[in-house]
Amino acid sequence: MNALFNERLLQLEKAHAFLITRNNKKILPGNGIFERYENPVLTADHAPLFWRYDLNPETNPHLLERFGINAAFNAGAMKFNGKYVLVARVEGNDRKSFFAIAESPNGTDNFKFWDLPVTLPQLSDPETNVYDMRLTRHEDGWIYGIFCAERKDPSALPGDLSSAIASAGIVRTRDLLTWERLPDLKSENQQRNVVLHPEFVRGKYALYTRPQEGFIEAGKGGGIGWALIDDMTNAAVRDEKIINHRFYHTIKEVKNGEGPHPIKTPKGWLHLAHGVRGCAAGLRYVLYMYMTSLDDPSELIAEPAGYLMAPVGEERTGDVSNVLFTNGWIADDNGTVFLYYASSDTRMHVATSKVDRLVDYCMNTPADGYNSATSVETLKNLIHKNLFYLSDKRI
Ligand code: M1P
Repeated sequence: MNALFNERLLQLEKAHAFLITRNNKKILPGNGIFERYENPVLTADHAPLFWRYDLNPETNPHLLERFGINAAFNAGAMKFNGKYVLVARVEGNDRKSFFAIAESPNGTDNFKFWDLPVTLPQLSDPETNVYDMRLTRHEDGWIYGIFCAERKDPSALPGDLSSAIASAGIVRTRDLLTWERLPDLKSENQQRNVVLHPEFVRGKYALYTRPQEGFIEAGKGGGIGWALIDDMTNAAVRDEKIINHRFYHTIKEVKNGEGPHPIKTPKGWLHLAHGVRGCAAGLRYVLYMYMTSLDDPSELIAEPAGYLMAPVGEERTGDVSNVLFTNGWIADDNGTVFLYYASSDTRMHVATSKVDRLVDYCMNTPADGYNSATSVETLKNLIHKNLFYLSDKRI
């Protein structure tokens, strides 16, 4: 009988059970566009104890952690068998990330990891690291997962142990249990944040891309790209055009990237993305939205100025501070949108909204005028309109 082992195990089980069963409350009144929630929905501590500990007192008498989990973040999302499912980027203490599925009955709390992480089939040129899977239930009947597959740069100079190559890894599944690995996306540039559009466009698959010259820098890669693909089992970018550009002195001057695949609405496709700018503290990642046409999903029809969400409170700090990132959202049939986002490369959160509110936000929030004078005019217009309305109401 190992009393210390048993006591520690009891404490660990109690803390874990509390974490994965506590309710989450909306933070009100919010800004009307979306509501944040009090607690993160998925963290490193959500990982089951049987992932982290050898639970046999014979082989682990001190109940030491044997496989540390550092973070759970950047999750793809979908509704599956009536459950809200996240395919999270789980990172071990060894800095390798892998995918693991967590599900919730209501989308805002009680997320529990499935027993086993995703086993990703390897290609003949295996990657070192995988992360940020976007899920798309395509009209061809498959569920596709596209993720960043990272390999050491073979042309790195001796002693350079950081240079890497990012490419888009592709898998497909029907049950989220068995994953078929397809060849990585062929592209002239490095690629990250590649997302599959859910419908065929002119009989082809359509990808949102993010061409980048280096592993970190977008370089001349002008923003979020668009490429039509003949065959997902041998996907190659031939013609790529930029559909959402980077701009000087905006929230996306350094780089941007498509989030999850867009949501179809009667007024157009709703897109969620991340934008990055530089500042003295490093890179600052925020979330923004835009809309494209139903007739041509590559045609921009609306884009509010600035960010939708930026880090606040505890979201500001973590392994890579000052970062919000998203690659998953779920739109329910009743119009509720569950927007899953990660903060500072550490934990997952949810915010909720409605499709019609997000469309209103995109279509009726003033666009960026690209200089301070235009911003002042935009603000004055709103103030004058309100003052007139308020005085009219008083009479
Ligand atoms: O560390 C912040 C993010 O950095 C990268 O984002 P991007 O693709 O825009 O360069 C990714 O590594 C992402 O996972 C990470 O959250």
